[in-house]
Amino acid sequence: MGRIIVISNRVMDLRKATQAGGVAVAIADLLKSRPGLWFGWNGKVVEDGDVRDEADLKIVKTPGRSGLATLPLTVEEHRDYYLGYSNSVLWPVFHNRLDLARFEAGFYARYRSVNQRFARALLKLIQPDDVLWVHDYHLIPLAAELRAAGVTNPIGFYLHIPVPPSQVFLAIPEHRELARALAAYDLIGLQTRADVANLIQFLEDSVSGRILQDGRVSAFDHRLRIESFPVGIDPNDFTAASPTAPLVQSSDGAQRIVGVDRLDYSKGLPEKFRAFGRFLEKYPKYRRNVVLSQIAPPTRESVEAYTDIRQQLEALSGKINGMFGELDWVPIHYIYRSAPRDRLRDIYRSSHIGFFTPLRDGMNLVAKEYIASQDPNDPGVPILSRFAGAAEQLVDALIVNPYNADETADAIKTALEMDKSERIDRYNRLMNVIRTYDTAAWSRSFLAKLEAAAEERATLIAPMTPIRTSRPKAPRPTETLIRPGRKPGADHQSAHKSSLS
Ligand code: GDG
Repeated sequence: MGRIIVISNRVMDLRKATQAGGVAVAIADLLKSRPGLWFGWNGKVVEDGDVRDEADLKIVKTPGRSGLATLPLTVEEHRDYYLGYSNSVLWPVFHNRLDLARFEAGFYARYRSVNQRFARALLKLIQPDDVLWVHDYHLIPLAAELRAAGVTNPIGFYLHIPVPPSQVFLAIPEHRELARALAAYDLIGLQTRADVANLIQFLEDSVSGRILQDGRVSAFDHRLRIESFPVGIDPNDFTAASPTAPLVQSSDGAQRIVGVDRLDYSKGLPEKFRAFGRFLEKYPKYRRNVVLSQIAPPTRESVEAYTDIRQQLEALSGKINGMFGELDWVPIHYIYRSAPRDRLRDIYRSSHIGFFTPLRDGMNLVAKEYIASQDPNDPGVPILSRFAGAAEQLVDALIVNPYNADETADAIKTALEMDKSERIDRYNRLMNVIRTYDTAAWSRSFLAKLEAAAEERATLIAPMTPIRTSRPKAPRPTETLIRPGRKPGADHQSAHKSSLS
């Protein structure tokens, strides 16, 4: 078995990754089980003149069979590639927030040049049997850069954030360049089936991509697979939560509703606070009997769109606490810093409701962590936004529309009043999903599919007949079609439904 080379924007020490939470845990677990390398940015930012490809590449052997290979970013790269194109264009647009996107000249050029620099550094490390797994929106162009340099190894891409509807994606000025870059992968993995449908639609609309009879997608003379691989957790990290968790019981004996979200506009925190305020207003008998504990560690504070959220939340929690609070009861505990990971599971376990209401989220691992931490004999109830990728899997949570404060307030009441047998039934079904789709299953299924897809590229001449495009397209006279001879709108009449949509 060849090595696995995992490439992500940020790389961290394998031991610290386990503490960091999120997908870093899954990557660290994978690299402990299989020989490999984790390549990416080391988190350091150096002066602009100080980057020298050769000298900057640091390779660190780790205790197992895997190592780390890291590079710093320059001040300009950090500003334009990381804060700029990645987090002020792709992140907001992919979370459906075109209003927050900053399409600034120079961002995209630097985004590409960092990907080119990463590709040059990787060329020195790649061996013939290696399998390359690229993670997330920062690195969309990487495979195209590697292919241009002659790399023929299997290269897969996993996007952790949602894919927006095609019409939103098309608003990115460089959408064709992004489509071309995406088409260079053998396999694109996404969180949900809805994301798969959106990406295929985008490739059709943007560059006349099409689905082939064998299920692959064809664009720019490349054929790739696009499938969903919902990211999971290792439930064993959470099932050992302390049954009593004395340090985290609510001081006034009230039932706790917990939220744990990075302080990000996609997480719907103001809407969550307003829904909780609506609950207290609508159901006064619960006042004094519940508290909302919201842990919200700050992130990306130097990105402009993030600066208002903190003030907005402080104002909202102050208003709700002022309106409903008593001298001996504060309805919202708002904590603006991160909690240690080994405390999180006890906080989850001691909370009667897990409250996860992002406006848009690729998956939402916190919801899975909350469920896995529950006492199987007396579990709490998760309330989950229908706009989190996790809602496609966790259908036994209470699913809400986070924009609807009344509906969300009613879900809080339903959760508080749910009898134990229903809570246990729901918990068992949810845990079944979480155990089946854990981190190991996620990486195993992605990598198996990637190797098969690369094999297909190498061996198969697939039929090029498209089986559908999704809807009629008006002729676009100014658009350069990538497949000469294809008539715009010629093949939209097929009603055949693809397994991918
Ligand atoms: C992206 C996508 C997708 C959070 N606060 C604290 C803390 N955390 C840990 C959680 C969890 C992780 O961070 C957050 O993961 P999420 O999935 O909820 O959200 P994102 O950070 O936005 O992650 C997301 C994910 O990638 C994976 O593909 O699900 O949709 O946006 O593990 O526990 N950990 C500690 N203290 C905190 O205060 N220790």
